[in-house]
Amino acid sequence: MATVANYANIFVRYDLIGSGAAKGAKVSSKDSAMQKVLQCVLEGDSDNIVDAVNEALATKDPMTVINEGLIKGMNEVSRLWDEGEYYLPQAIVASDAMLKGLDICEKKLGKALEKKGTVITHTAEGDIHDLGQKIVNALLRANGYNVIDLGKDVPVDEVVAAVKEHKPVMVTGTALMTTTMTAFERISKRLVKDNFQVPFVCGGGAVSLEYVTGYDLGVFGKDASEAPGMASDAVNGLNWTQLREKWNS
Ligand code: B12
Repeated sequence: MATVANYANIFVRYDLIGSGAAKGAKVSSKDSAMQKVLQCVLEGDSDNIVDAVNEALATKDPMTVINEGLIKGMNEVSRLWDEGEYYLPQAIVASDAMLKGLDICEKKLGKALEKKGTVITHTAEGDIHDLGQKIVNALLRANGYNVIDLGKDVPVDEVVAAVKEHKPVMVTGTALMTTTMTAFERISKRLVKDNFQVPFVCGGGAVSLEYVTGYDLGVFGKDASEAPGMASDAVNGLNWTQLREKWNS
């Protein structure tokens, strides 16, 4: 009967954190603190990301840490997944580390006191990929918007009901899967039918400009950093066709 000679090998194999999982990574930063943030996301190191982000925040503003550390790291995780280098476990620990880092940056960004308007955000029905939505939430809050965060995997009915109840200046949707993005079109149809002409900004890896501009109300959001500017335009009275013209052409 085969016996295990060295149990340590088993634990090493399944211990992803700090295992050098990020070896194949092609992103780096000349700034040593930012490099640590990148490394923590890539290695899914939730223990050390707090110190790394705080160190980076000592010399950089939260937006830079989000863009140059957290999002850049997560985009590299996406590439490594697509290349077949990373699997579900690595993506899970990387996401957890990124969210922990985002939380610190969000607190540092703070919340503007004066509320400019209400925005409803959600991640599409059937979809649990909510990192993009969480970044959108943080940036909108920091810019003074009252964010009603419906969370992830939100049924179409729930989004429609929330719009009717809260009458937001803008709604956002995030979808990372080709199977879930179709929920956006269903939401749009339901809102139009009931005469709600609210701009519906849709983003996330699965959607494209062509797809989102194929249904009424849809405005394509390429990058989370666009969300506050779009909300500001909506508060200033731009309707969804004008928003589309300004941001999508
Ligand atoms: C991390 C990840 C996960 C994590 C998610 C953790 C979390 N809390 O989000 C975990 C490990 C849980 C996971 C699970 C699964 N995943 Co996954 N996952 C990924 C991965 C590696 C990265 C996605 C990511 O977070 N990117 C970083 C974020 C920040 O990007 P983003 O959301 O697109 O946001 C950016 C922009 O799009 C934009 N944006 C987004 N929303 C909005 C909104 C507005 C208003 C604006 C203006 C902008 C904007 O701003 C952001 C940048 O600033 C991708 C690979 C890839 N190539 O994308 C696969 C991927 C998305 N996953 C995939 C799959 C299949 C799954 C699973 C089904 C796997 C499984 N067999 O169980 C499950 C999903 C279960 C479910 N029902 O949802 C597929 C989807 C394929 C498809 N086309 O349908 C992908 C593409 C991998 C692949 N190539 O196969 N996954």
